[in-house]
Amino acid sequence: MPDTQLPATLTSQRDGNIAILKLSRGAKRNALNIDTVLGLRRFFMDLPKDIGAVVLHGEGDHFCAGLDLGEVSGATDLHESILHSQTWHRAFHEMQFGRVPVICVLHGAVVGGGLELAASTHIRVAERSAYYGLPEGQRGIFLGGGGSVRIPRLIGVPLVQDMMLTGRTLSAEEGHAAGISQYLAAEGGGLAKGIELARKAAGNAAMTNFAVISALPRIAESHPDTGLFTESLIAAIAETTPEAQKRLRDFLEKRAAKIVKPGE
Ligand code: 1HE
Repeated sequence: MPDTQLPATLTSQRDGNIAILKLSRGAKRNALNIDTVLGLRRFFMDLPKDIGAVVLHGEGDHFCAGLDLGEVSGATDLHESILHSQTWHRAFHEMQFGRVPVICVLHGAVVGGGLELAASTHIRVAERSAYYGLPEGQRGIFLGGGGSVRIPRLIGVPLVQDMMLTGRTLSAEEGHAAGISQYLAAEGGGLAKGIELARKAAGNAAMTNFAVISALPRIAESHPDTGLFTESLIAAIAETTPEAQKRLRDFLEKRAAKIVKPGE
């Protein structure tokens, strides 16, 4: 993957039809400055068409220490601060509602804006060292990267309030039980697991992945009647594509894999 468009705080590489994107500012615990946030947006906007999934991870001992606090220290311009938050919103929107599934590999600190970033991806794999915090309360600030919309949808408002009001941090296991991660991995095993999952997701029909990424969350938030109507439209769009028709024939003519039981 060409890195010419990326800031030095992000590096990417290609592994077949998977892109692996790394937060590469380990000296600052991958704290997100505005160049990195803009770089994330550009990366997802400019993703080559043959990339089918992205794995996001972080260098060093921590996934991400959140917002680069140096950038807001001294902030007094209300309008600029609103626009700063909205820059994060646009970047994370590009990721959440982009063309491909994003699998995030978490380890060490996943805090503040780092958790907001992780919450904008579709599948989270947590290594045992991962821990979660929302230190905005201690710093006198608030979520600004979409976290107040996305994190409660993963773990509920009461737990977010607890984390923000008391500084409570969650271990990898607690975060997993609460709904942050879909997978737990051994230390150092997260990236391989993330790549394995990305390959599976990239093997789906593009239209199905589009529906899962862009339609499903919106349907789930709709009034049930609107949701059911929208679902019928998306189902019809998906099943009438040549790709779906080929896959259905493959199954009926015994060329496609069967569903496997867990553990097999
Ligand atoms: C930083 C940041 C940062 C580290 N902004 N520079 N996030 C936080 O409140 C988390 C703040 N960070 C920490 O609590 C710790 O750094 C960690 C637990 C993540 C890691 O600890 P450690 O001992 O491995 O590293 P360190 O010595 O604290 O940090 C190494 C360097 O990174 C150091 O700089 P140096 O020049 O002295 O080497 C730190 O100052 C720097 N650093 N984290 C700036 N966050 C869109 S709104 C989102 C709102 C938020 O994200 S609030 C949460 C902010």
